[in-house]
Amino acid sequence: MQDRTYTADAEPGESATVAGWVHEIRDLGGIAFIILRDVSGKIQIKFEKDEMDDDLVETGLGVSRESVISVTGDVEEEPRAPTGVEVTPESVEVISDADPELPLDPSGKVDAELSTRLDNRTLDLRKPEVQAVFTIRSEILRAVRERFRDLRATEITTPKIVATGTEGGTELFPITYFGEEAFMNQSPQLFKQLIAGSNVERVFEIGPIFRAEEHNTPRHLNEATSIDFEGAFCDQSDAMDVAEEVVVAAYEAAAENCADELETLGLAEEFEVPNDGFPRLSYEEAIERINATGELDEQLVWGDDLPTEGEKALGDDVGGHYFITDWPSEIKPFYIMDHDEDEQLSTGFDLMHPRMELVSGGQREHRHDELVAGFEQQGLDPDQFEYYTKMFKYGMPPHAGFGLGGERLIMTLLGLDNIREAVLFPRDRQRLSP
Ligand code: ATP
Ligand code: AMO
Repeated sequence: MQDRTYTADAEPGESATVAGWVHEIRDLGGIAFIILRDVSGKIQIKFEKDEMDDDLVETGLGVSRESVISVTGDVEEEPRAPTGVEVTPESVEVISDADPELPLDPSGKVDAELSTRLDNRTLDLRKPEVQAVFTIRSEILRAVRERFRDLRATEITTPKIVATGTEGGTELFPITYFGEEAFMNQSPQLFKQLIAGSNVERVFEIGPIFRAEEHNTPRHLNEATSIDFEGAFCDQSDAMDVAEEVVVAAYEAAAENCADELETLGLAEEFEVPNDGFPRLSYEEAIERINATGELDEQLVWGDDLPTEGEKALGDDVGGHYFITDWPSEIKPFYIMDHDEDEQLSTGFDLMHPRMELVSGGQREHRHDELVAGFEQQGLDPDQFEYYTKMFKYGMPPHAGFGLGGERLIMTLLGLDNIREAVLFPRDRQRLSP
């Protein structure tokens, strides 16, 4: 395809070879049109049957929708054509024929179930509104990376095959590793801490996490993309600042660089970059406010984890992103540091979107003996984590960080109903392929 011209670049007055998918065929009798689509847009191909070679007309109009063809011909201005230009073909090559029975309609005129769409992602992504989600996803990841780099964080990649889990609340996927039991990693948690404790100091990773969640919800995946940060000489408040900056940067990037995609998704009018300065409520204030909404059948008491309906009630009450800080130590993992003045109270925080949790983070326990004691309190065997704890004997600075769910960020930013719409090939209870 050396001399191929993108449809958007086909200039009137020149000859061009355009190639792409047959979007539409309109046969009006004496005249017929193919609308050809490629990544840059669409172009009309005109077939004047009486004035053209029969073979050319037969080849061009014999194709089915979604076939891949290449067309060479003169480009002319034509006000009646959808984009104001059309090509009169001199040659047409059918590169790849499409079966006329399509499992879903890429023109979007006929709705398809999400499962049909996911089974046929190649066809599904031919719809502009689906493509827009992934263009925005790509832009958001670019902006997030850039923001971390501006904060002098180094991008790292850590193992996904590991010997131990770290996130108590969720199950592990076991695998066999040369005859030994191993697991798919739930979080880069321990690795990012080990590198923040070197004098690299600030690190980030954008990578997969694996969670054997049994439940099937619109906001859980079994393989998700985690956006992780860890910074030496950072505390809870610094980590919250970074989480907020990164979330705001994602919104700004979408607003500044994805206007067409937001328009395609029907969001251009309503899309708003959240104001920074997300409110920071303590866990204690959060449960008081939830109880005051009267939305729950039973009042929450100190020490309870927040039920989904509680998070929703509070989200409606606050009306935007907000943090919940200083959680009870008991419901946060062993690596989260407790407050000096009250051991029941941790430095753990969550960043919430009104619809769901986006981020968990906190300051870490960097004191070796306290860390080992924390394992024991949570019923974990510190010997299994020796590779990690021993590094805390060789100069570990105070540090803090967070994990931000990439798909949840995209889902909430675009108002998608289901997290599966934010992943190309989601993994859930029912879905292991494609
Ligand atoms: P021509 O317009 O070349 O004389 P024709 O006589 O075969 O072609 P028309 O009856 O003029 O056909 O046109 C059929 C329909 O196609 C009309 O609705 C006309 O507006 C539309 N049409 C004709 N040419 C074009 C074009 N180049 N782009 C878009 N629509 C067109
Ligand atoms: P946590 O387990 O809360 O924290 O995960 C961090 C964020 O990752 C996202 N997330 C998920 N998204 C989709 N499907 C899932 N199954 C799923 N599980 C988690 C959420 C969540 O807020 N190590 C800590 C982070 C830290 O302290 O740095 C951790 O993994 O958006």
